[in-house]
Amino acid sequence: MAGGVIERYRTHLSLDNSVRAVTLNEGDTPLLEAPRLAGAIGFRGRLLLKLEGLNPTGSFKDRGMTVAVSQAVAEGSTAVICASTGNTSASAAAYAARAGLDAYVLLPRGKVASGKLSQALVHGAKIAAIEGNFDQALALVSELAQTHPVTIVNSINPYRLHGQKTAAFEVCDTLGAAPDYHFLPVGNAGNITAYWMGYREYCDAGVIDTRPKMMGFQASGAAPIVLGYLVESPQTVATAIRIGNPANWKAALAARDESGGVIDAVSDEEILEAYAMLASTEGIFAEPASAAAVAGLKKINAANPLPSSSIIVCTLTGHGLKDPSVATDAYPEPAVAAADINAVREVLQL
Ligand code: AN7
Repeated sequence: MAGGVIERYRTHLSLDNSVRAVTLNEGDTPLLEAPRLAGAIGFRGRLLLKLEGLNPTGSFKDRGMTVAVSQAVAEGSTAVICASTGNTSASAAAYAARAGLDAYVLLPRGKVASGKLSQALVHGAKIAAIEGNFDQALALVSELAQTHPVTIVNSINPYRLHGQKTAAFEVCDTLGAAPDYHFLPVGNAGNITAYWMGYREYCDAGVIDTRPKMMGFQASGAAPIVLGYLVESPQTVATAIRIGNPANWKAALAARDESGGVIDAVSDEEILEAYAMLASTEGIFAEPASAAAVAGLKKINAANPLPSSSIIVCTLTGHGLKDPSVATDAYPEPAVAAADINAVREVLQL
């Protein structure tokens, strides 16, 4: 279907009718059956992957950004600002360019994947590489926005969450029902909050009869919600979720508790195993943070096998090409062969 999430779900988005959509035709992403991955994990039910890496800038952030930037333009704003582990800044920079706004982004220096940084650069964002982590950058953004005429487009902006909840609508519209479980990674905890809002609203509107259990996963080196306290120096290979003080912490706990779900942690080793498993069993290249959700499913199912009657949706939040060095670092360099058929045969053992 043409158009983006505002065109498709406008009546659910708390936007005034006069707000014009700034869109790159985000959303309407595939919900892909994943039987081979389910088999590899040992889950006997139906597993579907929501491929959010196929959004225009390669992550789920575009759903929220179209709504936040459209509203910012309608309010007469001329600039947006965000702190980011990478994907928010890529999306903000792209949608700001589309709208003719300035974009200011604060990034944790040296901890943003190359694909994401390249996006902020090419879309013309003004970038500050902060000698600190995401949490420090977000605190600075909040401070700057008090004294400068800039609109914050982090998920503390409520329009972001309204946009992101459209992914839950799409899942239900495609399945004709809610899934039994929804697995996703958790960083700043905006997405789990937004999905839960979407499922709640669809249930209240009578579109679906049941709501899924929300199953969120943090990286074990950056797991404040699981630990119950702020993590000052979060560390993980999944740089997207390298966050120690999530802005939507309380709302994520509410999503967990109201849905009867779980927020748990997975190690970097488990994340990288799931990352490789997704790529080799289904042909899906997702970034490490996204693989945390798959690692979480494997962990939960191993501890206590989920019923074979269950329908599980797992959101893959960002594309693997965002962070190619994780892959190139994990595998040996390709063997070199002379441009000669025998040399090639030998290298390929063909
Ligand atoms: C691929 O870009 O926080 O729990 O600044 O990029 O809603 O924060 C990214 C987060 C999961 C976590 N997967 O989502 C940012 C940023 C990917 C992400 C998350 C992010 P939230």
